[in-house]
Amino acid sequence: MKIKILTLFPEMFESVLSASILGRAVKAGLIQIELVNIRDYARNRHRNTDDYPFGGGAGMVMLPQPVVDAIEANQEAGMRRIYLSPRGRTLNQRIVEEYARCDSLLFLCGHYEGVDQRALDLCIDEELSIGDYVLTGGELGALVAVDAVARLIPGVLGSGESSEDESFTTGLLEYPQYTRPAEFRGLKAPEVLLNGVHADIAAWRRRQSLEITRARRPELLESAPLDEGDRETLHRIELAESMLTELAASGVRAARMEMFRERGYARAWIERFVPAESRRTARKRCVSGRGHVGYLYQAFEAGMAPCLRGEAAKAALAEVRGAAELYLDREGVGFDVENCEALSGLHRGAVLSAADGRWTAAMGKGEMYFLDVDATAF
Ligand code: 4G0
Repeated sequence: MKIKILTLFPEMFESVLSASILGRAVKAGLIQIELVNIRDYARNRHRNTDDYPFGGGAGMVMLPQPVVDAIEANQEAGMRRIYLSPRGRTLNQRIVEEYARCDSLLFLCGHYEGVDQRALDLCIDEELSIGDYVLTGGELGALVAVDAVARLIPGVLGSGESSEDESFTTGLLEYPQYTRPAEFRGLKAPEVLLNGVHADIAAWRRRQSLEITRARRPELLESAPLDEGDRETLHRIELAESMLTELAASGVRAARMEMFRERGYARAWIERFVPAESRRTARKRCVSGRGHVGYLYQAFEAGMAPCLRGEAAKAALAEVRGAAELYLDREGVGFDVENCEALSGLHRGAVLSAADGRWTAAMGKGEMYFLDVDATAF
């Protein structure tokens, strides 16, 4: 890829183009970047490159002659000639991919109040903006475009830096990343990422991507390629959110807890709710599986908490106001309820329903009640 950058300030590019990944790519000859100083093409006595705007107004306008001469002396057949300007179409990954397929690009960087329109009419193929804000010149815009294009050129990113799996390629925002240490300032990295089960990690990341995209850029979901599983996940997220809203309306402060495929989920619950002396057994029974709340069932069976069945379970469930409603979603969303005044009999606890819709656990006052109720009963 050959890139020419026409500017009055070539020194603005040096550090950026010689450092890190871009520097490595330039050195390796994967991108060939030529900086052209527009002032070298100024023909008047003082080598001026700008003048006052006809019709008056603030700022200066770049003269057409040096700009046109600079472009004509540097353009090549098939070269895409791009002018950085707040009026241009806004850069996005689609445009970046389009540029990456070109053999050569020319970026014209304007300063002051821009370039005389005739120079643009004569020599520019398209105007490009990097966003709705004004810069002192087009240089930083050109650098943004060059950086984004360069990383798509084969060999520019190392094997560990693939650009395939990322936002705007998957059509979704990226999932959060974590590295060592596993616990930092009391904040734990998600267990699921530490246990190395690839399918679990992929599912967790996909869910995070969907959730973050839904929260921050819902419009992206309309064009992102989603499969059945994704739609199901989104449905669950929506349900969980509406339930949180409902809980909030009745004065219950609740936070959603991850439970799908997250190993360590059961362990977290056990540490919180199972008395210390019973934890070993509980862990053995619960954490060996996928951390699914269903495994909590085994903890109840192991006598860690009262296990109610049939009519007794229904009665208990009815007593825990809100539980029945929560149970009805049958979607496996868990709630960590901080202020349970609105759920009678629970001071601090949670109501869970398992993914398969068959199990509900209510937790309160440090006790767990496992409710074995047929979902169709409601
Ligand atoms: C042309 C690009 C260029 C016109 C360039 C300013 C922001 C961007 C310039 C002006 C730039 C962008 C009319 C102020 C140079 N600022 N958003 N500044 N005017 O890509």
